[in-house]
Amino acid sequence: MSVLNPACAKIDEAIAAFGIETAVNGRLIQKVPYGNGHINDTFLLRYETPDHTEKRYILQRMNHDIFRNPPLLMENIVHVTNHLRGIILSRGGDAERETLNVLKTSDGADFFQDSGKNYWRVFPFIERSICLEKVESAKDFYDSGVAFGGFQKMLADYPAKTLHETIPDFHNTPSRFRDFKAAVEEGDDRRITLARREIAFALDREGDTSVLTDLLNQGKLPLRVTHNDTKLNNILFDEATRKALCIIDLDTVMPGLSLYDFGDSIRFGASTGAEDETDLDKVELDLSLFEAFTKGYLEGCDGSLTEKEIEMLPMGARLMTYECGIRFLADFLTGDTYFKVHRENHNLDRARTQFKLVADMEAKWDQMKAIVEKYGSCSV
Ligand code: ADP
Ligand code: GN1
Ligand code: MG
Repeated sequence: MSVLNPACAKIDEAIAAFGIETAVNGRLIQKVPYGNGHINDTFLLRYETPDHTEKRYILQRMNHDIFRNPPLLMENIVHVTNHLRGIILSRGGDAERETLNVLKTSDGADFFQDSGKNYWRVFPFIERSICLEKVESAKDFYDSGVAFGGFQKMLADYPAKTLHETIPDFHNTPSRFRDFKAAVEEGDDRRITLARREIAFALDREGDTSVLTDLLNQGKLPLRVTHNDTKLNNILFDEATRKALCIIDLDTVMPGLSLYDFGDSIRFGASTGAEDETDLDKVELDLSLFEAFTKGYLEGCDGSLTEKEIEMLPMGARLMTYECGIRFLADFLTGDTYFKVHRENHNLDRARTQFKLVADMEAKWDQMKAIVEKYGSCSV
């Protein structure tokens, strides 16, 4: 197997530390890079047991340039998944499939640090599930809305103060805007020239950046425990029932606004094009998908959102899309050090789709508000 990232050179040390061969009395038959995440290095491990059944695991090298304190991050995940496990069991659910479960190392730890100082963790693979990179039907997206709304409800009484902030100011858009402006100052000249129009688009909208943080600071929006990275490929669907099964990628579960979770889902899932589509004619906000998710999310939240939160849902969508756009663009300008890229100008392409979507949301603003009013009127 070729391990692309040199930081993964010690993968075999990590595999040995979890002692899976002994635990399953089996033999490792494959280790391959897996999934389409932009941040961590994810591998699928396949083991064959003596009765020829297969056991699979997800092994991840946590990106410690981005998540500066993996031990505290893992503490969050263990506590949050234990909390979820309790609720799932009390409902008679299957806690092996409806939440992530952290596999311990042979020494009983929740993660392993290799001799190159890289941090690794393992989750049992959630079998008979599918991960969607693009919404295939309004029903799938509606289901994901119910699940993300429900996720937040399950964490409603979780003691938020005990969670570590794994990336400070993660969705603080004014702070993201300052980082973006610094990237414009310090960025590579050739890249700045190439992105002139996108830079102007982003700078023109500075006035929007503080809308949500202002409301939070004024006490008009409640701080909740949120997922903060609610794109569609961070949820697994049950292969048989096609219902949303398990919310994954819990690295950024920390205090945040409901609008962040709603908005990030819309930005990714309600677009008619892929996040890195290069033909911008293919990228717009699909209002029927926006409607499906809004309905599902509000049902999942089950009356727990305030009137102000509901009113701000369209802004959550617009701002999360804008914020993601300036993050992609800043990374492009400063040399692609944050998001994984797979081709030249990849981050610029991604920024362009986000800004195309923002412009389309601005054009469809009244329709977005009308949809939210239609489904929000029956909530608290
Ligand atoms: P990243 O932070 O890099 O996005 P993720 O935790 O989202 O990493 O994992 C990347 C991909 O791996 C997911 O999109 C999903 O396809 C797959 N994946 C992660 N955990 C599991 C699991 N326990 N079972 C099955 N698939 C998983
Ligand atoms: C990253 O980890 P992943 O690929 O699910 C990023 C999100 C962005 C997203 C854009 C920790 O998500 O914030 O919205 O890419 N995660 C982190 O696709 O920065
Ligand atoms: Mg992910």
